[in-house]
Amino acid sequence: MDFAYNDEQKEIIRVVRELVEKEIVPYTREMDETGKLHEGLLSKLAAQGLLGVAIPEEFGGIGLDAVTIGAIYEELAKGCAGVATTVAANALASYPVIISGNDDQKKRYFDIINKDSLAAFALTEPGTGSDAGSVSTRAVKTADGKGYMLNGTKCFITNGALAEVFVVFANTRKTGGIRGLTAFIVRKGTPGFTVGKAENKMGIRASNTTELIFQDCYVPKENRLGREGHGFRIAMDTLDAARPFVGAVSVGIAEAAFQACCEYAKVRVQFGKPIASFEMVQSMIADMAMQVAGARLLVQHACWMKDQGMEFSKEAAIAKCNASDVAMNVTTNAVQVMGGYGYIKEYPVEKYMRDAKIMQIYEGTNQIQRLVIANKTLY
Ligand code: COS
Repeated sequence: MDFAYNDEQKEIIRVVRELVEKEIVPYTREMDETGKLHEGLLSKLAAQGLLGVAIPEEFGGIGLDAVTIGAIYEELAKGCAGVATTVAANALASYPVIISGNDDQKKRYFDIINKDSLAAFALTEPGTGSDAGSVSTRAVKTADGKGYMLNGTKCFITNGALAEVFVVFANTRKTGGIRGLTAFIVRKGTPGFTVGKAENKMGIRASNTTELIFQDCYVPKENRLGREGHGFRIAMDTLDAARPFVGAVSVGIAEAAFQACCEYAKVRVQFGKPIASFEMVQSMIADMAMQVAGARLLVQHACWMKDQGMEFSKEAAIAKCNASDVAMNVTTNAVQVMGGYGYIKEYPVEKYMRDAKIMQIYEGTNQIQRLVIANKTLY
């Protein structure tokens, strides 16, 4: 076991940290208020290759290993979890193509992302959340057999209004169910495809979340990923690959909140002493330190298992569930340590707390993660 980052990883982390300090931190408040990425930020992220971290080198990306990608997302999330979510959701949408795309699809799809454009992963619907197999968007084969007509509505789609290209899950079986789920590549601007309302969220406000509407949207069969009915497997494999990264973003949020409240505790004087000298505060700080360190190791472990080509579904769920629970707990306690100052927008910790909450919900609620962990442990 080697817990140290190598020189290349250290250099990547240094470059990302610099970008975060210069291009993200000065604008976090603005992005939180406007609910948009700072003007020009996307191009700067793209210029550093951050939209292509998961894309194989042969298709123009930088094809990094999962441990390094996790370290990058942790750094981004220390600056702004909304920005980290934008980038991570782009990678989430790359996985179905990495996993099941043919070379032509990979070339077409990744060429779009490599041109500073985002991708989005569209599985969730108003009636389809935890029960991922219940997708009601329909894909009906056209009479000439050359394509499909898509009809339905997706919701809570990260990057919905920003993405140039989408992976959309629809059911090719009239009777629905897991065995009819099929994945398609759909380009922005395809007739019959429109972006619906943008959500006004509690946290990760820099990231864009919208509805997607498909009304007689024709998609050629060349855009189908894998076989008909293979979509559930593609979705599950994708979520397995991406869940440790939700863990990494959670660790970044927790670490940032932890650092902020430690700094505060050292300078906040009550009863004639810094509050950091009081044992009750020290106990909270010690618990936070243990939780963040443990969460980071579990995230790195799941990423490492993926990199080794090992089966890592259970570890991905453990990493995501634990780190997001830790982020919620640490950010809540960071607000507590900072008292009234923690609760106001002059300090960053209230934002960390709002940002942490979604980590327990998206890419599979923590109840679903516990279900996966229990099933993989017991059966
Ligand atoms: N990898 C590969 N295959 C998987 C899998 C995984 N992680 N999880 C399940 N499968 C397979 C099963 O092996 C089974 O295959 P067979 O029918 O050939 O035996 C099939 O998929 C159905 O599995 P299962 O019966 O467990 O499916 P369920 O409908 O009970 O649902 C959960 C499984 C709950 C785990 C799934 O629906 C899920 O992950 N839900 C959360 C969805 C989510 O994360 N949404 C977030 C929005 S997208 S950002």
